[in-house]
Amino acid sequence: MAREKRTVEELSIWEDARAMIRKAQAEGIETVWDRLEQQTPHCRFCELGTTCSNCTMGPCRISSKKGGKMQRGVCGADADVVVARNFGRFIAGGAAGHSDHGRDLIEVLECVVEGDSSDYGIRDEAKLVRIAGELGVDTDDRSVREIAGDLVEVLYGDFGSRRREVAFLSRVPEKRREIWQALGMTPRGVDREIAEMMHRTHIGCDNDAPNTLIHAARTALADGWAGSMIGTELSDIIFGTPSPSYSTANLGVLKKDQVNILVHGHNPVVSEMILAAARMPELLDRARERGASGINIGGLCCTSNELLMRQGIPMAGNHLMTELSIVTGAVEAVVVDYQCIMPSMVQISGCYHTRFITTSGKARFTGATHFDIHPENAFEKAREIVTLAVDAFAERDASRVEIPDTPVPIMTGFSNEAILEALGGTPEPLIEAMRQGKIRGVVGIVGCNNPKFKQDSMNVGLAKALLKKDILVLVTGCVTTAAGKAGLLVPEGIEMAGPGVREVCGALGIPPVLHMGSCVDNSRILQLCGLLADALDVDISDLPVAASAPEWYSEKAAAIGLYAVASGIETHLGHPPNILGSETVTHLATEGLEDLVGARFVIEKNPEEAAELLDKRITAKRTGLGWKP
Ligand code: BF8
Repeated sequence: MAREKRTVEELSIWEDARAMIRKAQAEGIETVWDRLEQQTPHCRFCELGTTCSNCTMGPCRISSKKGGKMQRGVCGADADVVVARNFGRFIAGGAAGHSDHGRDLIEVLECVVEGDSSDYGIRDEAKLVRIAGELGVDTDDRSVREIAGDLVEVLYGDFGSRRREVAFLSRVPEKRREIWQALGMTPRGVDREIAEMMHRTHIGCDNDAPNTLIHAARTALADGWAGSMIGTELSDIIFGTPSPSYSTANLGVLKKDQVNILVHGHNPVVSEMILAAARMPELLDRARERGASGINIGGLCCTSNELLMRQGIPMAGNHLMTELSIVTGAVEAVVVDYQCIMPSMVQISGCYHTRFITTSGKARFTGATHFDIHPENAFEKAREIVTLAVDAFAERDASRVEIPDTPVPIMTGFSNEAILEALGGTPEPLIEAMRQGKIRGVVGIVGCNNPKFKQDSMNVGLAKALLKKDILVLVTGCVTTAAGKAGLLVPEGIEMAGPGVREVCGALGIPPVLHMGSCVDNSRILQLCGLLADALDVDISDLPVAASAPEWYSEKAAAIGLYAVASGIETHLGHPPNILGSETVTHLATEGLEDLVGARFVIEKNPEEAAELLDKRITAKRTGLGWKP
């Protein structure tokens, strides 16, 4: 049955989004919501995960029963096998995205070490030395460059296939490592697990759904504890480790009298250079000559999280705001790297004077202007891009400019280093607050927007419901903007929390919701869980913690969810992945994994109900630790 057309008010909880959806409608511009409507109803077989096109004997569609008999694909695969194969490949896609991002940062560090790039450097030398030491690199009496060179080798090794385990497994509590070892789930190498996932799901290989899912979890763990963790740690080393600072969020961060450039995507390698170029006096003069009072850099999605955490650059919006940001008519250029960039942005840019600029050979968009950026030419190309944007200002049509809303303040920069520093150097004060029940538990709310949900209704609703229960919330990715716009990322947000969180966060002068970065930075949350578990001498699955991706949509988000569960963290999803066509796979994800790895997925679309479910888990874990519920 066709989905009933939703009103603008039903599409998003935000006024800036609603104003721009109305403007798009008035100007005849198609958006993601229009296309969702055109695509609805979706193919039921695809929703259930029971279509297979892995070979040309098919494609096949598996009904669970035909004439009372279980139907199979041409090769004989049943629904369990097909669903498991599809899910495994879905996870491999997500793990590949995060991990290839991590690899790009190794390449930048390698260029720095070899003197091939003067545009990048090592901003946090102390962290470089610390991480290198942690991973077994000799750091005594050696230059930063020598240490960095060895670290590059160690991290490249994590992508290969000759290790028994990836390097950062040293951060995993012993009990967890034993669980993985017993299950054959220990991640050995990023590329190895992803390649093996593709191999296993080739026709005629792994035809036992639970076995395929175990490897999917191993692939996801290679993402969380290697690919993503490398991305996070090297970004900190190259661009600086975040510390608390203030910025602003929503479409109101665009400036009517300035050249507006939005950076979009995930990797800070390009956006940091765009920011540096935009600060050049010669380009600021050029902007003034063209009638603008300055150059304003804002961010979208996870590139925005990266620049926000380290440079305080304002956040224009999350995933569903990306198209709408162009509809303001006030954006001279959108500069993208890769991931989560809707191809439609090229067409929407074409409706305005906006230059849509791609920078990665891995993410070319037909119709875009492409600048191939490498570590060797990054700043020079960034200067050319900013020049192009400045010159576009003259073409802006003032009669079509509408910048909705005024920006809201947000506090950002909560790396683990910053959190530990605020706590006096050890996690003990946090543990004590948890033991006393002032902070009853911690939930990381992460992930996306999805037009199937009223934008950010779940993200914000869940955060508020958890805070009332004295559960501290951590956010990354697109939930950051949601929490920020809701007033939860400033110290004053404690008014929306229960008395315990209010007391603890109030005393520290921090918000009740802590922003920990982009999606690869969920690895910070993994590391924090490892630290807490080690301090209490328990497994991660014994902690009163949980995760949620309420409005998730991407393969990457699924990989995050699976590595969280496989690490022992119960994870809530606002809607299920396409696995419901297999009872075996669905049961394993929502029940069976609990027995295997001590955590499972819970699916719930109502934020209050979801908060209840996560609270139940936290209560049980508190009891298990001998703490009052
Ligand atoms: O990696 S939260 S919509 S931008 S996938 Fe994408 Fe989802 Fe946003 Fe960041 Ni993560």
